[in-house]
Amino acid sequence: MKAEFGIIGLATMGQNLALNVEDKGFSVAVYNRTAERTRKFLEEKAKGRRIVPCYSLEELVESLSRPRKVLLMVKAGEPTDAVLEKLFPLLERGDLVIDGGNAHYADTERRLREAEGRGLLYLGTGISGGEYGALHGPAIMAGGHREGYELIEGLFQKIAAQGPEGPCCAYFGPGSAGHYVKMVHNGIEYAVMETLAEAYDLMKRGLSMSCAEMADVFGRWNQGELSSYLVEITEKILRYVDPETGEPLVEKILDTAQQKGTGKWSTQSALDIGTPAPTIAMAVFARVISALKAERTEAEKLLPGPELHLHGDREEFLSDLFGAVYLTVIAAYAQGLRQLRDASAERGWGLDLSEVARVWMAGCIIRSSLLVLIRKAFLEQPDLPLLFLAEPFRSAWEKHHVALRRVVARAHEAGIPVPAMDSALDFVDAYRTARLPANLIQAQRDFFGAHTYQRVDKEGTFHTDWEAVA
Ligand code: NBP
Repeated sequence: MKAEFGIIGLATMGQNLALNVEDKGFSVAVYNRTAERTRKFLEEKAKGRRIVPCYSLEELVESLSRPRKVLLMVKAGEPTDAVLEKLFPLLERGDLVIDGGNAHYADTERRLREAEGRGLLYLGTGISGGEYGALHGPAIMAGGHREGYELIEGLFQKIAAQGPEGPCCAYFGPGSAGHYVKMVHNGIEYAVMETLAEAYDLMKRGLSMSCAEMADVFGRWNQGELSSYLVEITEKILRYVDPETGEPLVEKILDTAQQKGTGKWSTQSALDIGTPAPTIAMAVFARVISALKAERTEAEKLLPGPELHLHGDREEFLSDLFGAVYLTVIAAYAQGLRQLRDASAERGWGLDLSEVARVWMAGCIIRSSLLVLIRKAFLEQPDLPLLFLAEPFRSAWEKHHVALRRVVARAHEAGIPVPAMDSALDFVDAYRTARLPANLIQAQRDFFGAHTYQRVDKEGTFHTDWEAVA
């Protein structure tokens, strides 16, 4: 009997996906470059399961029923190319290759063309949910050959997280649409994480609250409009006591945030296509600044700031903080979805943003109750330019923007950085301003570079010799 599904790469994601797929009734053949990992997996986790160990790519390909369906779960970048270089020649017309890693979308486009040239089907597929999601149900964002998706849709629907509106998997379009959606998902993830970290900083340094008190606040937020996986885990993190020291573990963790690249790629692409995603960008830069630990430590001694404490009524500030976090989180989704809208228009993907919201409802890191409202907004208005223009987000802005302004202003007064909240406020303020000062920028460009400008009172393109005497 040949196996129905193949997995290459048995690190955290590959192992757990193999167990998930087998658990849903499919036989799986697995291969990993280092044989020891395969052996260990079979002995420890996959014993007695319909999981066939393979010790070469040839053996894997041989053990699969046709058309073969092979999922790659290896490190993104060169390792993926190294595997594909060997795998492609072994496959036959009509076989399907799914790259489930966090590939850069440009790599996906290139690999897809290569697969196509060989008569193979290819799906660049973002898989979110980490170790737990891989085992119990991830969110699956596929793009590439539609015929390929049709071959695997049944399996994806079974292994995916089961959300309130169906299995959290979908085909998003040709080319790299799937990996692009996953990349922007990660960009939003960066922005929401930064927003929650800023709230923690304001409560800790600004209000001198204990971890237990802050956990209570996140716990309360998780009961309402901000209910989400990231708020939920933040509460749990703040409650976790280090067994070694008896103190909150979070306070023992070095404050330099690492990154694997998807937030950066998301921002780079936003700049390339000219879509405004400042809150996601600021979250990436916040991680970059956090990495400058030694410099920051020196600068703290040299550069003075104001007194750190936020004076005034604590409960009032916490109430404002909820509004500030809520609007900033909405801004993160709004910017990410706008980026998807613009990327789809540029590349002709025909991306359905209500489907994107549906797939993100469970299994993935940015799952939240907000996504139910976001999906509804895009179902009602598929070409919605920005979430804030639709209800209930417009009303949320109206209700909370003063709170966001107060929080940002007080954070600045206290010298506590809030780049995500600040950028969200500036973003919406700029977006809702009919006349921005860009007229002056156009005049400056024309002054030093003769770049020309347009006028508001007549048609045409104009250039002025600005230093000529009038
Ligand atoms: P890693 O990203 O840590 O990759 C390890 C795997 O890549 C191992 O199987 C390793 O084989 C294999 N590999 C490497 Br490294 N170089 C190789 C090469 N030249 N040829 C063949 N295989 C090679 O694993 P992961 O954390 O399970 O993630 C897998 C993919 O899923 C990545 O693209 C990741 O970005 C993505 N992803 C991860 C998560 C997560 O939470 N971890 C979530 C969502 C998506 P070896 O055993 O021989 O070294």
